[in-house]
Amino acid sequence: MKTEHKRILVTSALPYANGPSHIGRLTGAYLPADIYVRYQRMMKREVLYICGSDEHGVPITIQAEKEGVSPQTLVDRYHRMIQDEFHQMGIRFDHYSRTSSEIHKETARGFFLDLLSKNILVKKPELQWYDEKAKRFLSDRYVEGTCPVCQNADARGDQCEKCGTYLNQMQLIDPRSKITGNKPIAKETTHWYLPLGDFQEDLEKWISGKTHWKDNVINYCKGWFDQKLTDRAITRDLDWGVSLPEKDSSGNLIEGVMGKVLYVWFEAVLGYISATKEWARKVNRPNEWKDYWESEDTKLVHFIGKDNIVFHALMFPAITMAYNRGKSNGRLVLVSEVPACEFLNLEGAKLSTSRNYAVWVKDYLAKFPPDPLRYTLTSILPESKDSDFSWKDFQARNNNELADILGNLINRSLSFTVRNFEGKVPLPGVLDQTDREMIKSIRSTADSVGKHIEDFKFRDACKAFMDLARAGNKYFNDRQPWRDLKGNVERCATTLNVSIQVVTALATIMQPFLPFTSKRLWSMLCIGGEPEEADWNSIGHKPLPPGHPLGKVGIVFPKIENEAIEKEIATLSQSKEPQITSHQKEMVTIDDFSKLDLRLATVLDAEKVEGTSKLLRIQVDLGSEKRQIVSGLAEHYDPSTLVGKQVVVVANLKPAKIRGIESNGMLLTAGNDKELAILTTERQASPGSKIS
Ligand code: B3M
Ligand code: ZN
Repeated sequence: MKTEHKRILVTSALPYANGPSHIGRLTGAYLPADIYVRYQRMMKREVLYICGSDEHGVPITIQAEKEGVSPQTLVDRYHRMIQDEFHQMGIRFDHYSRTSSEIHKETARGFFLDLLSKNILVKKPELQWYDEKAKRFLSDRYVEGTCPVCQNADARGDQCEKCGTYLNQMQLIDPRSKITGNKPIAKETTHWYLPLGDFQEDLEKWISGKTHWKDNVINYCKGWFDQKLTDRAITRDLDWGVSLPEKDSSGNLIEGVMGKVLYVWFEAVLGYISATKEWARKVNRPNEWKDYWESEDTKLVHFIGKDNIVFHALMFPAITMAYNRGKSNGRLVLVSEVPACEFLNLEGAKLSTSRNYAVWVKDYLAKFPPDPLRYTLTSILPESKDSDFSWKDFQARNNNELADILGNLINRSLSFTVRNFEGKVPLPGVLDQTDREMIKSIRSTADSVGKHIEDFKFRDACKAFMDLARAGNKYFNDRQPWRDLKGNVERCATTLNVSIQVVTALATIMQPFLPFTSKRLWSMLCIGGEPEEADWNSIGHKPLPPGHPLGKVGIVFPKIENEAIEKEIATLSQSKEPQITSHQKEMVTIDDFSKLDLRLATVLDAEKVEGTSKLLRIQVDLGSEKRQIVSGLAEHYDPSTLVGKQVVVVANLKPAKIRGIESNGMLLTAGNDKELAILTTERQASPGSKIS
């Protein structure tokens, strides 16, 4: 069933290019897919791994508005950033595309036209929420309100995040516009709909054959079928996205397409196809994408997070069925596997990008190497239920497992050989039962790791490979080669030879999980070539020959100190508090910033405001004028020490009365109630100098 496919096409959900990646993103759709693909490549199967940035939709425009940049600037920035983060974490796509590419737009429009020409799409007017002040329809997340199912007050127009219901925006109770905060009105607009109901029977039949799919995926689909599938709009009134084609496939103008784009989910899933086309062009075999997509022999695997199940298990298959209708040639393959992950929590709480409660990939990589994170996340992958990442657990896995078990076996086997056998693989004597069993477990580990990976059981796969290192350590301890060194060198040499065979096998078996360490180990063992190119089936069959020289041996997994971990925990506990950090404020443009008239001023006089404990009345010289400013510095500064200091003043702040005293401007400080310092300059400059 699994290996009879000729080709394997693996996709990971296309991440929205609207922010940097955190460990939650990595865990769901990318890390397991990367492990899977790395393994399949070593099995010498024809496998292609496709992904790209999702650059359309309301998640992009809302973030662009927040950051005060155009959607294009935003996606350009994050497309590169995300691609780079994936690369640094060792995620190796065959191609990473983006949905703003021409080839994608063309592909998506082609699907729309195909469905239109077959009269599958339904064009009809419907009421939608409209913001009269902003003069626009409120697509998807531009409208929020109360969820009719669970009463969550912050449900979005497309989905309630709390209960998971996929909503029609008109179901929202007390809707409010995300743009102006106003209550929108219901206004008619025309859209094209995909009549999902027409495909329910076919979808149900098709899914009934997927008995091996994960329960979470099957149950999700069943829930949908119970509710009955209905028409879904596949167009939107937005100006960012794939605009609708102006002419139909016979060249006639299509009425009502102006100002409309394809719904992001309709086109994003087609991104897998357009990215494959782009890959085929890149490798100069432009038609080869068809070998993957237009073949029954392809095993199509979508790695996703659970929030994307409906789109991959129902919506995309329905689009594909619609596209295939009436075709005898060029029919597209339907998905074979949807290994959807549950969510990853962080230190017992939900990850939150808006509260900056997350472990950001680039912050992590600034301090630690990628492999320990890959290992930890694989060990706790939320395969069947939500799981939790904690820094202490990360430290324990690095120190007690990677360093003390795997690293220890590597280090003791190789160092011992370097010290006592001139750094060459020792010639073994006659193997006894224990030696033979140790060697036998190499191949059986490779088989069971492989089987777990094929079954999408990455936690078990990771454990199985670590169990071989555990067994190797036990073997080394039981054999006590150091005792044989004097009296029984042959026995000692045999133990070391077997141990090195285990280490050599581990260096290759670890490749899908710990690619960076695997590479390093290959060079320590002077194997030659790249572990990525190794043949999984030859693991255990090609031991390093006696006399093979070893390279320079070093520590592969340095321990992580408590201090480093405490720091990370402290950083997180800060972001958990709902305090305003710079990360949480909205982005401003340079124009916003330039509205502030910041000036340097010299303090002429300062005195306490009677009857208050905090306030100082300060007179400053602003060059062209003198000003009085009231500031809450009294608990931090003796007024007399301020005289003569140069300070930074917001000169164009509207005058205010504080405790009845006029204050004309604001003095800039850093800190909080407990600890406060005034901002000053590095050297003297004229009062009134502009600060920019
Ligand atoms: N961009 C959702 C996400 O980033 C969405 C996936 C698209 S897959 C075609 O979670
Ligand atoms: Zn809800």
